[in-house]
Amino acid sequence: MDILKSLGNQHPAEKHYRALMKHCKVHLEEMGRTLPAPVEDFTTMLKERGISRRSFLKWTSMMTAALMLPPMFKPMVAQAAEQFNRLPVVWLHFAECTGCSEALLRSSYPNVDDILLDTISLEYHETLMAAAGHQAEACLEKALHDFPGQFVCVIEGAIPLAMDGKYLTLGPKGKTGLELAKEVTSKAALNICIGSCSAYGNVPAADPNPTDCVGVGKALGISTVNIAGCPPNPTNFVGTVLHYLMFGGLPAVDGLGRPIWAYGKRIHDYCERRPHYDAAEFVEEWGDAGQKKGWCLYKVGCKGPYTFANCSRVRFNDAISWPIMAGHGCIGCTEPDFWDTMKPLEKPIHEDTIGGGEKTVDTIGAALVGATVAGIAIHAGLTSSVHRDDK
Ligand code: FSX
Ligand code: SF4
Ligand code: F3S
Repeated sequence: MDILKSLGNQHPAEKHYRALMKHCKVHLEEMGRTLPAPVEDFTTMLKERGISRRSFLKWTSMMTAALMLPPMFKPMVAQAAEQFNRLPVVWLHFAECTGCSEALLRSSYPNVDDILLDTISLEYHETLMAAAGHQAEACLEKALHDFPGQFVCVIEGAIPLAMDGKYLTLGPKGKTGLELAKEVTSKAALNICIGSCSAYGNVPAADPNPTDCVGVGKALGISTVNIAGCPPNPTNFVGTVLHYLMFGGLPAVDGLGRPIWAYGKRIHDYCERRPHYDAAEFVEEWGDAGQKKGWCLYKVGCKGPYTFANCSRVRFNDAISWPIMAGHGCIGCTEPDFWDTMKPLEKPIHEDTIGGGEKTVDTIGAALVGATVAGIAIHAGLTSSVHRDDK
């Protein structure tokens, strides 16, 4: 900071952040004026759920850093959190397992992320709402009527295209997923795909994909922000909505529509088992001595070298653990078509693609370096084609 001061107000980074801060303040004020009144007061809500002021400030620091913003933005993150439950949300379900809703809305350890998600203003959510049939349809119509261009559309699940979309019909009028998605997304302020199914097709689109399932962006030819993962990390969803409240736009995304702040780094580069990979200390089979010592899971199928996500840094379930820490390799769940492209899930990809059979650590290591470099090159290409940036 002293260095910046000594350079005066002309320093480009400081100038950039001051302009961004100004924009953020104006936008938050506008949101404060235009969003519906909160159902519950935010401070009371935190207090009643046992979150101290100190824990909330700690959370704002964590979230500000996670969003790749400098500490001067902490009060803005706090203000955006206060507005979180005022943002009308319409949550659609298509072809999926509902694990995304489970991951986001079910929590055992109350923390700020969970409270924000628990109290989110859900105008319509097919799984959680008490209403059904015509009553549910009326809720959706009311939300579209009351908040046109103002609500956030969150979509879970892929869209089947075969038979004109008739593999998936919803509601009393038997609308296809495709029809419903078109109708709702066209009226939303922002469309967020939650989970790899709505983002890229994923499990319902796995080979041989008889219903011709695809992701929402592909089905409708629209841009969506994709919170990838099967299921995704709640922090990545909360951060993306906070970013929208603060700046009125999407965070910078990679060529796969994933926010760079959350998906810009490779699992393999931030993995606590990485020193074992570098020392060629691998688990050879489940239950061996290497597994007991916490060695690298590459040889039992870890796809961390090909996967971009922040799982090791934000972790799951109140930051308690994440797949590799829990003892299983990453299966690449934030990458498009991982069920097909990352298989076999418990063997390295190379054993299938490079002839199979036992390989020495050196051979695997050499193949991996090649694949990893290619992965980085591909990703660098993808991330350079950012299609929307901070306003
Ligand atoms: Fe898919 Fe979500 Fe995996 Fe499941 O709804 S991303 S199958 S966790 O639930 O869409
Ligand atoms: Fe971690 Fe998997 Fe990389 Fe091994 S291969 S260091 S377990 S990400
Ligand atoms: Fe998914 Fe791998 Fe993270 S399986 S949850 S991207 S560690």
